Parts: sequence; structure tokens; C-alpha cells
Amino acid sequence: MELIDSIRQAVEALEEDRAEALVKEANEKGLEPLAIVQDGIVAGISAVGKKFEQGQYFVLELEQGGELAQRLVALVEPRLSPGETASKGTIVMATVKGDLHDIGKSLVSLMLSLAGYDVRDMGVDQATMSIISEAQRAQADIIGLSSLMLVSMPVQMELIRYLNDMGIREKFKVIVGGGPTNQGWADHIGADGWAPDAVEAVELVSKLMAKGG
Ligand code: B12
Repeated sequence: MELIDSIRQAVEALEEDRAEALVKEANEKGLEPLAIVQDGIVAGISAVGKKFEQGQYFVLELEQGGELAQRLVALVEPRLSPGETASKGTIVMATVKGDLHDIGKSLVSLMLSLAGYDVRDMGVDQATMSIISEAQRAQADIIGLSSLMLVSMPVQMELIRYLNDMGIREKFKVIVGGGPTNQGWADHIGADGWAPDAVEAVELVSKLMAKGG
């Protein structure tokens, strides 16, 4: 797995050309696509986040890392095999209002689509009522909310409160995720589930769908 570790290092060092060449090489060598994404690209961007935290990188580098990670994931995406064609359920995914972080939410959307769900990915910075309207329109089974910042987390809580106030809370399961969130937060706001990453998000959704309604 030396190649995957080199991808992680190249992403962390923001060596764009090298990272792209390494991902292409990993693809050509037939390395497990999920490992390239999780242990290479995602591990690399997490390291970029740490450097930002420690003051070694600034916002410009953060931005560069984000764009690089998305480009690299797109290179691997065609190799992730699609699941069954019949939809197992409908999921509306969004990053909440005020939050522009796209990568984790998009990965969750991608993994859920590959697992056979019909995913409506609304993108980032989505207002609570827009998300609820989309869920109603799509007759979604599940609403998935991503939040990467402490300041945007309360918007996840707001959405559940709106559903309650509108008398439609039981129509949708609500799952939450993103860096600062955890199971305790999900319990606190009355969400139906939380997952730490895209792989576990698929397991969570499959459990919730099995429970029915
Ligand atoms: C890349 C990045 C950016 C990029 C985003 C590019 C893009 N197109 O997405 C840019 C440069 C735009 C950016 C901007 C900012 N960022 Co930023 N960013 C990051 C960084 C480095 C990585 C995030 C990421 O993509 N991780 C990789 C993905 C794969 O992981 P993930 O998002 O956690 O997602 C996984 C899980 O959480 C889970 N998951 C995610 N969503 C969901 C949803 C559901 C339903 C489920 C079940 C699971 C789930 O599954 C995902 C896949 O495995 C993090 C640091 C970090 N370590 O997280 C900081 C970080 C999130 N950013 C931070 C900050 C402060 C900012 C800025 C305010 C900086 C500034 N001063 O301008 C702005 C805010 C802009 C805004 N309004 O949103 C802080 C937030 C601090 C906090 N706790 O509140 C962090 C933690 C950095 C830090 N350590 O300080 N950022």
C-alpha cells in the first residue's frame, strides 16, 4: 500500500501534479478504489486540515486542498462499481446553510448512489426550508445533513424542529454527519442516526430502511 500512502503524502503536501499522477497509477494498477479514496485522498485532506489548525497552512491552501481532493475523487469515481439498478430508497442530501464544505457530503452521496439509493444531492449552503421542500417533492425516505463547522451545526437541529412544527417529523428519517458532529449530538437533536464516514453512512441508511417507514 506504498502507493496509497504516497497519494496521502502528495495531497498533504499539495503536490497537485504528483497526486494526480499517483492516483492514475493506482487506478492502472487496479488498486482497490475505496482504499485510494479513504486511505489516500481523504487521509491526505484530513492532514491538510490539521496543518491549517496548527497554523502551517492558510485558507488559500485549504481551498487548494479541497479542490485537489475533489478532482482526485473524480478520477477514481468511474471505478467504483454501481449497485443494483432498482432504487432501494430516496435520500435528499445537503450541506446546511452557511456551510460550504462539499467533499464529505459528496462522498456520502456517491457511496449511497453506488449502494443503489436514489440520491438527490442538493449541494452546499442549503436553507432549511429548501431541504424540507425537496424532501417532500421527492417523497424522500431519508434526509441527510452535513455540517463541517460548529457554527453550522445548529442548522441540523433547526431542520428537525421545523419538521416537528410542521407535523411531518415522522415522514422522514433524518441522519446527520460532518467533522464536529457525533452520536451524542445526533441524540441531543433527535436525529435518527449519525455516521463517522461514508462507508458507515451506507450501513446506517440500510439499517434505517430495513426498520421501515
Ligand atoms: C477542505 C476544507 C475546506 C474547503 C472546502 C472545499 C470543498 N469544496 O468542500 C474550503 C477552503 C472552502 C474551506 C473553507 C472554510 N473552512 Co474548512 N476545512 C476543510 C478541511 C481541511 C477538510 C474538510 C473535508 O473535506 N474533509 C474530508 C471529508 C471526506 O471528510 P468530512 O467532510 O468530515 O466527511 C466525512 C464524514 O464527516 C462523514 N459525513 C460528512 N457529511 C455527512 C453527512 C451525513 C448525513 C453522514 C451520515 C455522514 C457525513 O462522511 C464523510 C465521508 O467520509 C477541514 C478540516 C478537517 N479535518 O475536516 C476544514 C474545516 C472544516 N474548515 C474550517 C474552517 C474554519 C473553514 C473556514 C471558516 C475558513 C476561513 N477562515 O475562511 C471556511 C468556511 C467556509 C464556509 N462558510 O463553509 C474548520 C471548521 C472549524 C469548526 N469546527 O467549526 C475546519 C475543521 C479546519 C480547522 N481545523 O480549523 N474549508
